[in-house]
Amino acid sequence: MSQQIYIDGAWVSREDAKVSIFDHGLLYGDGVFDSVRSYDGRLFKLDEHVNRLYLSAKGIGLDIGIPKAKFTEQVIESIRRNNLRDAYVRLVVTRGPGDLGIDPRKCTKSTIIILADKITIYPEETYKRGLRVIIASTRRTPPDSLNGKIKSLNYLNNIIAKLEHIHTGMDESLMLNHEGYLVEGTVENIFLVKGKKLLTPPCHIGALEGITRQTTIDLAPSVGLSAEEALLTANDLYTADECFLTGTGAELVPVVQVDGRAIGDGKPGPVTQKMLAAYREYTKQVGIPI
Ligand code: PXG
Repeated sequence: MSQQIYIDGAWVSREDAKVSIFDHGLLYGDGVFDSVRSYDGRLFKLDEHVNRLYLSAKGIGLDIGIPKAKFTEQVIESIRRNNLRDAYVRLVVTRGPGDLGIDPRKCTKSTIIILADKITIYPEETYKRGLRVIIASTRRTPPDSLNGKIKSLNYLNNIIAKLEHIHTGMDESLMLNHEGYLVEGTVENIFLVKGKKLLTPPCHIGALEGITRQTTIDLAPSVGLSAEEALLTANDLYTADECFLTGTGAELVPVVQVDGRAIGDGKPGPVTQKMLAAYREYTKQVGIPI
């Protein structure tokens, strides 16, 4: 059977999964999204992802139109219908169809899409080798323009930063905010390691409140590490013992080089490896069975 996708209350096949060209998600990027992952038939941090989606929607004054519990049920259903065990589920809510003006009042009904697919992850080789990154010249959107906590359908800021690392042949771009503080990668949060301490930028400077980020902070003490938020500069990164990025798809991925400088000894470090192992162990233990 072909892939089954939820659109506005109906399950349709991939070929029939279409939205209106008048949808403001397409015309203006007016909408929000989230991505949740399942590990061997268990949805990891499902409530956290659905909660974040609803908070993102609230942040842009968008009424999703169905209760959270109903949405959550449909996410679980998306994995069942597609017979997936290790899945990546994209949750999208747009302002819905309107007319050719930005006025959201013209959009009377949101569009809801739930798309479950197989997960594509970095090859294990990437975790052994680590990423080579640049600090992009494109700055992260200031939170007083578009708050980084809102996971909106506007990813152009991140995409423009991504073009920079693609152009230079590197693996990823890190972004600074307007004051020059390190914020995050294009689709991941960032951690620096100094001794037995994990340091990560506070979200109020422009970063997404990443669920993998929070899980990392929560798990750190169990492996003898402390984790705290700190304002970090490019120089803190250059002189860190280790660095890693966190995200639902990436989990914890080591960064070994930035702007041509080796971080630590230029190899994935022991703290990152210990933290990644703890994270992977944790993903096996928790989660809502499908
Ligand atoms: N920062 C940003 C800007 C993100 O978009 C994260 C951090 C990590 O958050 P989580 O909750 O996943 O730990 C994200 C993650 C993808 C993809 O294909 C992921 C994201 C956005 C777009 C694509 O994996 N968000």
